[in-house]
Amino acid sequence: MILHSSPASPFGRKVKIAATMLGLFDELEIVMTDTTNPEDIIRVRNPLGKIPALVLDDGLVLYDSAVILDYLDHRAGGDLIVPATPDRRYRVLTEAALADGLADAALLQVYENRLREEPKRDANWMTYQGQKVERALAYFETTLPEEGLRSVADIGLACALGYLDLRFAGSWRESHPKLVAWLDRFAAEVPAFEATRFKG
Ligand SMILES: N[C@@H](CCC(=O)N[C@@H](CS)C(=O)NCC(=O)O)C(=O)O
Repeated sequence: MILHSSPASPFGRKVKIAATMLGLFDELEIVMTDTTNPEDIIRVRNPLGKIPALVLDDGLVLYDSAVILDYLDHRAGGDLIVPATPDRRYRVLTEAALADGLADAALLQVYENRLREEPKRDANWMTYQGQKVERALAYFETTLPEEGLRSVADIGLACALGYLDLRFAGSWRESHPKLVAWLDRFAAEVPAFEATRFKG
């Protein structure tokens, strides 16, 4: 399988961690992908031009990261990082969506700074996205993912927090002590988290 990704992508990191947890990492050929380059094949393979995208052996392209994690779970036998029973499944999938939304809102702030010149940056837009991040962090600080179940929610949350560490200098840490302890436990239990940390 070909995985289109880039080293700093929190969503690509989800796929690498999930594949490692499920024993599928060696089946991935990771292709460095530049979403800003109009010539990059990612725009052919995923019309949205976003990473990660996973090209299967039969040529089918899967995106986004939630779909890819679901596929990897299925490929590894199922009911491993995506619970099968409805009582757990939909809570976990919703928490995973919240974690992805947190990362999305953080990413949009980074893009605003990166892609717009200073005078064109929209402070209201930044605040709007920042408040999404704050509300999602507040939710997870009081409602941690279920203990003992290393699911897509945990993977997504760890990658979102890792992205805040990378791009926002860990400013979330001081006001979210339970999440800090949770991330330490996740990192200790899932070595792929540290192994996939962007060090550039
Ligand atoms: N919902 C998507 C989000 C993917 C995403 O936003 N990826 C970023 C890189 S981390 C990207 O491709 N950005 C380029 C763009 O938005 O055009 C997922 O879960 O895979």
